[in-house]
Amino acid sequence: MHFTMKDEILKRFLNANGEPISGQALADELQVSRTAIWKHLQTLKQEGYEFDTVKKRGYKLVTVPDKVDMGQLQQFLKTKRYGRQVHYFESVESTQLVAHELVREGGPDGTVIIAEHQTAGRGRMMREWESSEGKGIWMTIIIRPEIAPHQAPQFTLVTAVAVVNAMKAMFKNFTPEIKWPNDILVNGKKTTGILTEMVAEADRIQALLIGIGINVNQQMDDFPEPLQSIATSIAIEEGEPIERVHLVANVLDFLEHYSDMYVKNGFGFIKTLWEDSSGTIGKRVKATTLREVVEGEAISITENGVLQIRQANGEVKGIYSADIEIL
Ligand code: BTX
Repeated sequence: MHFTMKDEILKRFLNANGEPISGQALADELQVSRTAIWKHLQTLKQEGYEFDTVKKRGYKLVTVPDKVDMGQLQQFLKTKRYGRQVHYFESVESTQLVAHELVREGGPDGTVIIAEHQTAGRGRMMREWESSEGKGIWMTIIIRPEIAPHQAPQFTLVTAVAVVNAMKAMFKNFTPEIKWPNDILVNGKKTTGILTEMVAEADRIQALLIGIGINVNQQMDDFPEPLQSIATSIAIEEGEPIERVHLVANVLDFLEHYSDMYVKNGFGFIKTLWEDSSGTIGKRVKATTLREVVEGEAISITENGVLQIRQANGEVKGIYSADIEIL
């Protein structure tokens, strides 16, 4: 979906800060008929926007629905590429599946797929990801960086650093921490999961599909019972409801910035930023891999994002993929 006439109209109302805009002035400026303007306003009304008619002065935007739609998103974005093409859905199985289709069709770098609700949202290793309607940010970003396939795991860490710093820039009542490799926790509970998938040839990445799920406006009883002890939302931690579209824009801003810096300058500074926000380094952890359980102190991550654990006997083990429990 590209920026449409309807989005242009919405942009003007959002910029007007509640002041009325005349239909004729809009029609003149956008070079369409007044009937066309009226039709777009009807569509916006169906989407939940409400307008008052102000005599002789035009229409005034009085209610904005809590949707993460393209028109609003463009208001907040500072990016060049990320989020400049958005595919928005009320409901999909998984934004990752849509992203795979779009990659096959040649969707450009920075394409975003975002849904109010996922019926089969997924985590790593095909686990379920609970994606309740209208309460979270469920999105996938297609990126096409010039990097080799073995660098792909570093992008998961680039993403974690982008999300955590977007949160730190916006919220003051809590401190988010990254749990290796890619969960973002607040007070030990999960607010965000990141899933990186790759479409590649032997020596070249075609695309990375970065799935980000952020719990935003849930209250505790919105989560299914088994998640209540391990999940939380930003609204719960911040103490007030959050405008999701604002957070989406911030995450995309940070992600574009850090991705570009990573491709240009390498992993070094991302590693430092990751360690700055890590809730894992320096802690005693238990890592359960497919083959073994490793317990000890998490001492660092390597250039490849591998977690280094020092065991009681002094031996340091590198963990590539595991579930981590902080002891
Ligand atoms: P993960 O495998 O690290 O985490 C999955 C686990 O997290 C589940 O087994 C469950 O215990 C727990 N969980 C499930 N839903 C939630 C939730 N809403 N909040 C907190 N904990 C939960 C993490 O995988 C990667 C998740 C990526 C989700 C995004 S959403 C947009 C995109 N589309 C899609 O289908 N997945 C990604």
